[in-house]
Amino acid sequence: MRFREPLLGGSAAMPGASLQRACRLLVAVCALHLGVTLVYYLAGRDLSRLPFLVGVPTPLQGSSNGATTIRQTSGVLRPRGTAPPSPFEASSEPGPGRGSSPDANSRLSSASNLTSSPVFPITALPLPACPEESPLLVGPLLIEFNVPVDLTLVAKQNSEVKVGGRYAPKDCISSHKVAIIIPFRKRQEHLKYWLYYLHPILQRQQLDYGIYVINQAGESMFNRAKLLNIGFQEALKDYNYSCFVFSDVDLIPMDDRNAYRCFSQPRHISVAMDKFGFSLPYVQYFGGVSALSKEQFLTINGFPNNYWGWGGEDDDIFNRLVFRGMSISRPNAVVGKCRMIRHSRDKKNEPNPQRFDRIAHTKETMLSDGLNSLTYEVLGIERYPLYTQITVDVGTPS
Ligand code: UDH
Ligand code: NGS
Repeated sequence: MRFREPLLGGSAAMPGASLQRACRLLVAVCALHLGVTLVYYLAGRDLSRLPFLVGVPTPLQGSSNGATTIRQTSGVLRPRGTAPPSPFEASSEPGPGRGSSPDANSRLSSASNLTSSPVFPITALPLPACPEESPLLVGPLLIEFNVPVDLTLVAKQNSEVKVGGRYAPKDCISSHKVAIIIPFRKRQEHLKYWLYYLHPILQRQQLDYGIYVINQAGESMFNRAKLLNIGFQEALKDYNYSCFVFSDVDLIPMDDRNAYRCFSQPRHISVAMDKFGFSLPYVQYFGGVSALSKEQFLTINGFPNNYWGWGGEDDDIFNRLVFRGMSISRPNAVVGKCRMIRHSRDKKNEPNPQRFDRIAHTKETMLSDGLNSLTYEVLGIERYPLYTQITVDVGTPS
């Protein structure tokens, strides 16, 4: 029995061996065929699906669709009186619509056409709502103003910020659609610091936000509150913002837990400024940085238009809120710490001698002075990588 084995390998066993080899070959060919079929099947089905699961870039995140729209408006001065394009409208609506652009659909069908494998209906997974409190916050921040800021670098460091200074989290839907309005004239150095510090903070706060610098043209007396009214009105032409943060250009929060968003009551944000020893200068103080929902803003007829020069307009706003039965919401004095960039008084923003008389009459004047009496002329809209600048003629004191 033992010597049978060598016999099998000898010439007498040849026909059996050939059959065995042929069988092995057949099995190998079959395996290869199966493998190739499997690869094609996966390529045709799963690869077309993958982008939807891991997030096909939405227009806001920079798909070709959004980029085209944005490019059209980037750096373009809008002719007077014409409605602006809405580069972010379609892209920023939350929900299952994200990623289902014609572009995405064509990608899907061309991938499916690669094979004749069964086509399953593919639905984009809706993004979850962002958490109540962002997990990205770090707390206290070191804020200093001794190194010059290079905006090209800042734009690179904030690569997810879209042209015009628009951002929305890519992994979740933010319920805070915030337009940040900055009254402005000849404070470019301050604006650079503001953009450098605020963009990362606002992204960590998981806000769906846009930055609007409302630039007063000409040399007439500065009018902070009127610029803020204009910012409100102009930002709403871009996107359905539900919240408006009004921020001086020279104020930087020292803690990213200080939320740049709206609350059930109007929010005062800059509550502990360094120049006031990190506390409020007086309890009614509502200057610096504040946030009002669209509804709160409309309820008070916006801000006054007739405070020319420095002072009092923030007290008038406070009065308006109180006269409409609202109270002020504030962070605590630790979270609310902020730094002001030191500077000298601006030309054409001298203290307004009429301010005390005006704030004594807010109750009556707020009915006819505000959004319902706002007139101005837009001279240009420029979409920079980190902000939108709207240059306006606000007129002169009447
Ligand atoms: N602003 C400008 N340009 C101006 C005037 C004001 O951009 O010419 C804006 C800017 O956003 C500023 C805000 O309006 O932060 C408020 O300006 P403000 O002058 O009322 O307030 P600020 O706190 O200065 O900046 C107060 C007077 C400083 C005097 C300092 C004397 N040492
Ligand atoms: C008050 C002003 C406010 C001003 C605040 C702080 O006196 O407009 O000081 O000013 N009210 C009146 O003048 C009626 S600050 O020190 O920041 O320049 O916001």
